[in-house]
Amino acid sequence: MYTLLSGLYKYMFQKDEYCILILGLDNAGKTTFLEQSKTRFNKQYKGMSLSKITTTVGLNIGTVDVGKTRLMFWDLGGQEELQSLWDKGAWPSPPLAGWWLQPSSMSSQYYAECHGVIYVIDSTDEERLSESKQAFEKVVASEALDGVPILVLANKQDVETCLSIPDIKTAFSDCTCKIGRRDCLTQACSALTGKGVREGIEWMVKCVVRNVHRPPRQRDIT
Ligand code: G3D
Repeated sequence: MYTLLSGLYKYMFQKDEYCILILGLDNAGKTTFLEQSKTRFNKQYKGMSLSKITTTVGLNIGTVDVGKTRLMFWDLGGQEELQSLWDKGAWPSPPLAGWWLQPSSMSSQYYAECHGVIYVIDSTDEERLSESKQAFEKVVASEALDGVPILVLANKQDVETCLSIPDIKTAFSDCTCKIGRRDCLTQACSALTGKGVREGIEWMVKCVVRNVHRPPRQRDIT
């Protein structure tokens, strides 16, 4: 009886929540992607003007609901000095305004706790492509992320002179063997116009839901 009632409660009042890290160099478009996603998926959300977004310094957090699934995004800053924190999760105290985590989980590691990774590449920045590849290589080589699905967003595809998907895949080709058997997709995207954003998120939802090795957390529907 208890199982039946708790199952009913869960069905009616809770969502499965998955934590997704948004990584990539500074200026790649991580914050814009997060804002665009919130605007597209959360009907009530009144987003900020996308053209007014400036580079992430610190941490942006946001949730997106896709049906009964909730994605909790952590958009981590991409500056070189912040990249070393991607796999540590040791954020400075006092907590940032709007910090949603309990103090106990503040010392936990982002990689060990996340369900998926979105890696954002600036397709217009050929000069920093190799820097971005090196950062990506560290991400895919991390044991704490074994089996975690990775969505690679080739962002800023609205810019006429941007690198194409085959160009980017070639530049990142020596990371392929480190990707292993996990789900991985390279998606053309423009966080600014929204092109490719819905497809990317929906792909991620499918992958995290079917990954039995990292079960979701339960959150009350608010
Ligand atoms: P970050 O969070 O990864 O640091 P931001 O990056 O989201 O702050 O974006 C950095 C700059 O890139 C911003 O421009 C933003 O408008 C721009 N940008 C983000 N996504 C796209 C995109 O898809 N297309 C184009 N053309 N520009 C994009 P500014 O001028 O504010 O630096």
